[in-house]
This record gives sequence, structure tokens and C-alpha cells, in this order.
Amino acid sequence: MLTIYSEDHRLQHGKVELTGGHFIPVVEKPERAETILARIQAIGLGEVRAPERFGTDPIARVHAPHFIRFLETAWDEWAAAHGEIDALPTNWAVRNMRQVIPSSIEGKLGYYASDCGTPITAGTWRAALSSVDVALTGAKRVAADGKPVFSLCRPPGHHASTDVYCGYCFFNNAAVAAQWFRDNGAARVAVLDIDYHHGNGTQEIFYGRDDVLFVSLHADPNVEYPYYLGYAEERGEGAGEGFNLNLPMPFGTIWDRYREALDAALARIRDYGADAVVLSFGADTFQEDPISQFKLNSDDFTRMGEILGRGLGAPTLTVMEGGYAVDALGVNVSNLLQALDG
Ligand code: Q9C
Ligand code: ZN
Repeated sequence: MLTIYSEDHRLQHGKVELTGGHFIPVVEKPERAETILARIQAIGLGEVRAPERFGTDPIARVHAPHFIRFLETAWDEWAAAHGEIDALPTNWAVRNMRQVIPSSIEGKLGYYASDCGTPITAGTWRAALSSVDVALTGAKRVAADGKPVFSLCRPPGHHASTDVYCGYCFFNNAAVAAQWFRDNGAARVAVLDIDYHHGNGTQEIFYGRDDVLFVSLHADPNVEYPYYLGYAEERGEGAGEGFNLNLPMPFGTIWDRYREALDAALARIRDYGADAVVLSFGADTFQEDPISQFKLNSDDFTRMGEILGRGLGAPTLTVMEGGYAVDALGVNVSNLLQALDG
């Protein structure tokens, strides 16, 4: 399988996130992508290619222009006020206040972010742009010959919505790629999100639409991030009603339970008749993931890949999302990709 990879991801290396009352080293770190790349090369999965540059136009098809502009300028505004230290928000535009965009960078951070775990650094803008390029280059290849492609995106994307960044995500790589498929000949696109966390950003972006089906398997948001979206009763709205399927599962979920949800997801996608599929793939469903509570093992990723390879029924772009057990990440990701490739 062809892999698309850019070393620009290293430009995103935040120092700390606020978790459980402590500032801890950011869990979403460059070693993640490095170890996946090393494993792909070690097993000879296939060619590894650098991305083309697409610029911001395809991003603006799913993200608000003012949000794109904010991410472009946030570091300079922050550094002018605070110096060379990661930017984290400390105030939020919650329910009982107004949705205004203040001119102060402090106010903007709280307007555009929804957590205190997604630092903006000197390299965030370039890393986030490159990550989208990695996804789009993969999409272009899939559209050209129908063969599966792996876009080794970093930073991840599925928590980023139209105009909010969070959950280590800035631009929604999978959503930009799905929209690119729509804009380049695919009438119906399905996004299957198998990251441990609900893909709240992708859901929000496509919630009112029937031309992009969103299906997500994830930990129950009652007890897991992102907490405020990802419940089973969210089925889409307006023209999009019936085109959003959430399959939340409890802490401790093992393969037998996961497989049932995967079968339901694949049945929905086949019934939809997608012309292209974007697989938002997080390996944080792994039993040793440091921030997650599912119990899949490394062989389960092979099983998952086999089922996906047989069941997706349309040309598939796999986009990397989460997965934080760095020691096993290369094996888990390559297990899925090798099995997916048949
Ligand atoms: N410090 C992905 O897997 N944790 N994102 C919030 C704030 C957020 C995970 C804690 C976990 C996000 C792409
Ligand atoms: Zn995740």
C-alpha cells in the first residue's frame, strides 16, 4: 500500500497539556508518526511518498475562513504577548456569555478552542497544513486508480470542527479529504471513524448533509472525551437525518463486542452505496493505550483490517488519527493496513 508522509509533522511538538489537574508532556507527540513510518519501512508495506501542496482552498470547503485565518496568525499574536511558550487557552466562550471574537489573543484562544490540551506552537500552522496535504495527496491517488492509500497524517484531525480546534486536532484532515472526493467526482462519500474517541468535528461538519455519511465507533461520551457529542441518538438533521450513525461502547470493550459494532457500521456503509470511503483510523482502541479504556490487542487490528478490506466496498483512503501507545503503535497500525490491503 502507498503511504503519504511529510516530516513537517515534527513542527507540531507541544510541550504540555492540562490533564487531571497536572501539566503533563503532550501525549500527541512526533514519535508517534516516526514509529509508524519506521514500521512501514521495516515490513516493506510499499512506497512512501511526500505530499503535494494544496493550499487552503480545499480546507475552506469545510472550515470557516475566519478559523483558518486565526490558526495562521495565532502563534505570532501569542508570541508577541507571551514570548516563545506554547499557547493554551484559559477562558472559554461558554453558554451564558456571547459568541464574540475578541481582538485579544487570550480571548480568541478561548473562542476557537474547546480544551486545554491542544497547544499552538511556532510550527503548528505549517504542520497542520502539511497534515491536510498528506490527506489530500492520498485522496487524489485513491480517486485516480481506486487502490487503497494510507495518509500518515499528524497532527490528527477528527476533533476539529468548522471553527473549533481541540483534542490535538487543528484541521479535520478526513473531512477535507471527504469533501475533496465530493468535489472531484464522488456522489456519495462515507467516513468511517474507528478512533477510540468520537469524531465530533467530522460529525458536526457533515451533520446536515446526506452526501457524506458519517459512522463512528467510539467510547461512550458519557464517560469519555469529547463528552458533549457522540451519543447514539444523534442521527443527523434536515437533509442529513439518518446519515449520521454513532455506535458508542463501554469502557473495557473487547474484540467480540467491537466486531458487532464494526459489522453494523459496514452494513450501513454498504447500504449507503458510497463511491469513496475515508477511514479515520485511530489505534487508541489498543488495550495498553495510555489515555484510553478499550481492550483490543495487536491481533485484533489484523482482524479489523480483514473485515474492513472485505466489507467497505469502495475505494478507501485511510487517514491516521489517534493512538498513543508508542511502543506498539507501529505494529498495530501496520497490522491493520496489511490486512486491509488483502
Ligand atoms: N488535556 C485523538 O485521539 N484529552 N485525540 C483531553 C485534555 C483529549 C484525543 C485532555 C484526547 C483527544 C485524535
Ligand atoms: Zn482518539
